[in-house]
This record gives sequence, structure tokens and C-alpha cells, in this order.
Amino acid sequence: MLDIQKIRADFPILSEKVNGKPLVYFDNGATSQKPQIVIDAIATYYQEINANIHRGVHTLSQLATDAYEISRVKIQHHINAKFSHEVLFTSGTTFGINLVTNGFASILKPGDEVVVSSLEHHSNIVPWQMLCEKTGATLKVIPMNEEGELIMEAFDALLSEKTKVVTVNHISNALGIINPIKYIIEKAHAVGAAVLIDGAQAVPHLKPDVQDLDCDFYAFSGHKMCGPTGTGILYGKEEWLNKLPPYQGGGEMIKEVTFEKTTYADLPHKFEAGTPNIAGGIVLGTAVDYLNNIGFDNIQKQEEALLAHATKRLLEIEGLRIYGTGKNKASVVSFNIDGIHPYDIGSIIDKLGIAVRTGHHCAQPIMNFFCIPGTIRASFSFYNTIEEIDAMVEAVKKAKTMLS
Ligand code: C6P
Repeated sequence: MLDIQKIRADFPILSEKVNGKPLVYFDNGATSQKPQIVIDAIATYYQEINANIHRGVHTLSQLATDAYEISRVKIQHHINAKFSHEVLFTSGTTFGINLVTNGFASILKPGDEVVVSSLEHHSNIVPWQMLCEKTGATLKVIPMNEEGELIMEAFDALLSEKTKVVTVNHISNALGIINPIKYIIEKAHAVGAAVLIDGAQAVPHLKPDVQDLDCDFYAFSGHKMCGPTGTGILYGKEEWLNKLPPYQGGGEMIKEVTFEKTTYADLPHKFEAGTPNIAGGIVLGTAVDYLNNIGFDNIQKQEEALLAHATKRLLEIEGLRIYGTGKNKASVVSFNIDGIHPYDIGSIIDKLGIAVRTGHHCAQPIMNFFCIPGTIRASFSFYNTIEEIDAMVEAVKKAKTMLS
């Protein structure tokens, strides 16, 4: 088992007080906290090797370039991509998805179909809707059941030779449900569709193996996995990245520019126009090392224990309903109490030092399905404790008494 107290000491913010109470941070689905090693690595970059990359012959520029490219290779190995040029640095999941939808604008035709799921974050709905509007393609939606699971028979029935893209999240941010993405990818490929997986909520909990999954694209954010904000990765299979046009034009993504014609750089630079978030990209590698040193098996064991305890304790509260009761779940509990608005519970427990997210979690179709305005979402990380969950349960009980 992990020595949680030792791990907690790596995260300076976890010993802060909020509203005069010890911070209980259960908003990890929105963004994770950062260990000291990640915070220090940002300062070290600026203190020791700050320079623009891929441009200068001078030593600092080469040191920064090397560190950036070493981080790319580290992430390549982390997700088991075949080539490092299949790993694109982005500013986050949203950017990665938009890069792909922009590329498909020149591929899709009227009558083509794009399949998304009813469990998606707005980031993986709206860009596809915009793409469909632009191209005349049609958006189809995989329905879900009362447990918050996607209905695979309905998915099978949606697929046809018209299906050009299928996209789902690996783990739902609003409910924590883990989707059967291997099955989805296999079935989508059988009709010739490309598959994008939104891995934003998966990468803090597990190590995706993109070759084993055989997905065509896998997008995620660095800030949810102990890395800096404004960082992310889009993995794309080489053949797809070669097929898609560049997303943004500018410096670094070109081979040759004349006023008559521009030719584009090879992968990955074709998709990395302009000066990137150099410090962020390098330090994302530090975060990946940190998580791997803890070990994803250990992370999962701790998070499973937290999920089981939270589920059991919360269900002791009369009138409390958990949304997302399917079998395969990450450490997220989304709930409401009869007759009480989630915002009111969230505001009261915040005064007691407990940070949860309330609202629709950028997943309004899920809230519409359950006919609710939103939920209270507690999302746990490996650095959270059973005692913190007990503190949240007591706080929720207190809030309920005050509001009833
Ligand atoms: N979800 C949450 O509290 P960005 O903002 O680009 O880093 O990630 C967008 C995104 C995409 N897909 C999923 C499944 C997500 O959960 C998120 C971000 C946060 O649930 C902030 S809205």
C-alpha cells in the first residue's frame, strides 16, 4: 500500500487551510494538485535553460530543445505510441479535439456520419457539431442507460458504411463511468471509421496503451495528471496525421514559404505552429515521471478504496442519490440530495474547507437525461484519504440539516 502521508507531503497545497479549515480537495476531475517536484521544475526551466526551441544554434536553445524533445519521447513511451512524432504537444484536450475536427473538415462530405456518445464533455460534442454544420455530415449519439453506461447494442445499430468518425471519452467526467473503448474502437474500425478517444479523465488514473487500444487519436490534458495548466497531448496515428491538414499556420510548421506556395514541415512540427508552452511541455514529462514512480497499480488500489468508502458512506444519507452506478467506475461520485440544489450543498461544504464541483460539469446532455440541473461531484485522487471522505460525509450531513 502507498504511504499516503508521505505522498501528501509532496503536495504543498494539501496542507493549506481554506476558510480556516484544513483543505479537503475533491475537485481533481477539474484539475489535479501539483507536487513540489513539478512546481520546482517550472522554476528550474526558467532559471537555467529558458530559450526558444528548434530555432537557435546557441547552447541554451539546444538545451531547451533537447529537454522538450526528451519529454515528448517520455510521453511516447508512457502511452506506448509507436513513434515520437505521433505525440503532439497541445494546450489541452480541447485543443487536441479541435485540431482533429478541423482536419476532418476537408474529409467529410454531406451524408457522412459522426458518432459521439451521450456521456461526452462539451469539448467532445461542440467541435463535432461545428464540423457537421460545416460539412453537411450528421451527428449520431450513442444512448445511455439509467446506470450511466453506454448501450452497446444501440451503438452497434448506429454503425454503417456512412460512419466516418466515432468519438467517446475513456472515462466520463460527470459520472466516472469507464467506457468499453476497446470494443467501440474495434467495431468502428470494422466499418472503416476513425476513432478519437477523449482521455482527459483517464490519464490521471491509468496508463493508456494507444497501440493496444488501436485508437486513431487519443487526446488528454496535462493539468489533470499533476502537470502544469496549458499543457496537453494529442496522439495521432502517423497515417492520420499525415492525412490531416495543419491546424494553425505560422512559424515552425513550414518547410518553405514563398508568396506563391508554402510546404509544410514533417510530423510533429506540422501541427505545432508558433512558440509552444516550452516550460509546460518539459514539466509535463516531470509529472509523468512522478506518477510512474508512484505506480499506476498503486494509484488504482488507493482510488478503488476511496471510491468504495465514499459510495458506502454517502448512501447512508437519506434521500441521497448517486448518478453513474455502472460497474466500471473511476474514483468519481456524482450525487444529489432530494429537494436540495447541488449549488447550496457545494457552497456550505466549501465553508467547511471541502472543495467539490457542483453544476452540469460541462456535460449538459447527461443532466438533461436525468432531468436535473446538476450534481455535486467529488472526484478523488491517490493523495486523498479515507478520513477526508468521512469529513465530507459529515459536512454534507450538516448541509442537509441546514437546508431541509
Ligand atoms: N473537464 C471537469 O471538471 P481541458 O479544459 O481542455 O483541459 O479539458 C476539457 C475536457 C475534455 N474532456 C473531458 C472528459 C473533460 O473532463 C474535460 C475537462 C473538467 O470535468 C473541466 S470542465
